[in-house]
Amino acid sequence: MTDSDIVGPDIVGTGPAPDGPVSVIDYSERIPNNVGLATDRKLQRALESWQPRFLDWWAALGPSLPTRDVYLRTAVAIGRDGWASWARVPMEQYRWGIFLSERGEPRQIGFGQHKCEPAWQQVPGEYRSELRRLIVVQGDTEPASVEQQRHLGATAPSLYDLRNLFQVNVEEGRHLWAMVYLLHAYFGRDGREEAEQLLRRHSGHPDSPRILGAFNEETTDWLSFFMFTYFTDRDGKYQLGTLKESGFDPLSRTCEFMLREEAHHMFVGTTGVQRVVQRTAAATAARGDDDVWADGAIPLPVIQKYLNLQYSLSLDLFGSETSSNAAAYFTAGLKGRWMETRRHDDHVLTDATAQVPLISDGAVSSRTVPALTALNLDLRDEYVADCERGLRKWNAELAKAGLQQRLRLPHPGFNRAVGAFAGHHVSPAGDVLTEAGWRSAADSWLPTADDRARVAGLMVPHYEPGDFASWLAPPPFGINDLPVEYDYVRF
Ligand code: BYC
Repeated sequence: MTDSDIVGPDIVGTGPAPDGPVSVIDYSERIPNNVGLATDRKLQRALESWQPRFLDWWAALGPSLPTRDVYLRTAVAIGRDGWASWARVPMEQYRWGIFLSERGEPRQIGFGQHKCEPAWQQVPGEYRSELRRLIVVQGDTEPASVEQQRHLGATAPSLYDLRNLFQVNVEEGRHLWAMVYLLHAYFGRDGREEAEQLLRRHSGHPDSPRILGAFNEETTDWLSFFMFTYFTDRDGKYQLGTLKESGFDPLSRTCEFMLREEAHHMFVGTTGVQRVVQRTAAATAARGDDDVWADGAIPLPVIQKYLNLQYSLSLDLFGSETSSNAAAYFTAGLKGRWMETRRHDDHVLTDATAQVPLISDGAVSSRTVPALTALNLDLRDEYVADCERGLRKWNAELAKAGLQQRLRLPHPGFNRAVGAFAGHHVSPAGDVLTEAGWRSAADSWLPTADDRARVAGLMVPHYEPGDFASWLAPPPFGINDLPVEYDYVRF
């Protein structure tokens, strides 16, 4: 297909017809929204004054590769399907807007001490600071990831992948908008101040870093990016899933819509790593050993090291296994459990107990604690089970190539900086090591400077339509039914 076949705004994908309530977004407004912004002049003015600062931030710390336009998905309506349109857009003109899922029936709080009370439409005074904290932590991660991925465009393995990176970036920008809307609309002056701070903290900044550890790490190359979108965006999916249960209805509805966009980020991670593994598997099988650098592929042991690192950083994002914060959030009805409504218990948990890990006498054991305090671990366990599912797909590529090797998730105690394992050395197999034992083996478990340099050596840009870097397989399908070789990004 040539450029003249598909031009400009004519490219509109045919999504499935909406089967839920639909409210069309008014794109004639400066800030597209389905929250009736035009009827609240004060809020509209506040957000309109934040908008140029967001755009300045995007120009300074968003994607650094100059482009003419990118084939992007933009939210246009809120329905269970058919909510986005697709078009070539100059990225700085992307319409970041505010969208909340529609709710038909009035909702009830599903857990904690306010169970069965009507969901709150305003911030309950007694939980104001906890709620604001949760929204700020969530909001802080969104621009952080854009900052971390800022320079990846310079080494994109294809236009297809470059477009996916930018899609993830603009949607993380929109997720920032989602949290900023809540801060402005419901938290008054201190909400506006927090919204400013969200643009002032920067990933990895020595004086004003991002709040959570993993968001201050550099995303140095595309293997890291795919691992990040697989493991770290998946933490986002699970955290948003718990906030979707919130008794504060605007937060719940915001997160529900964000989760819809998040599915594409999961797709980028799962298929990204899968395509790397596919290429590695073919090269490894052809050579008969792991040393596939010369074939322009990434050796499986190096992929495993990148996996070990991003997984362990992402586990830290769940906080401590025992957390009085988590108990307080749950009891207050602010943050539920993953799939709260499908759980077969009392949704209050005052009498329940749970096992949490503990290191004692040089081995991993466990202890019993009130289930309420173990909710970070409850969520982490759901997440780990989900991570395993992707690994099965990647390992199927290895099996298909006739290889015996398999990728594995390391033990949850491996390389941890937060919680029960912090300050201990645990091997990927779960053995507790001495400092010396850890030091002598760490290079075989985590990416070394040499591994990173060799991966970086493969990161050369491929900007010709249909051209793909040697270290990953092309995808089986293009985006939104377009061909794989479509020019998704133009310069
Ligand atoms: N780094 O009681 P604890 C996403 C702090 S990702 C630094 O165990 P709690 C996305 C903690 O804040 C999802 N500090 O913590 C993905 C607390 O400090 P304060 C983001 C950490 O509160 C990709 C103290 O240590 N959303 O969306 O139970 C791309 C005590 O810890 C860390 C959320 O996280 C850390 N890793 O749990 C784009 C949801 N861990 O408050 C986007 C909202 C803990 O005493 N956040 N600390 O000063 C929360 O639910 C909770 O804050 C946490 C922590 C789960 C993060």
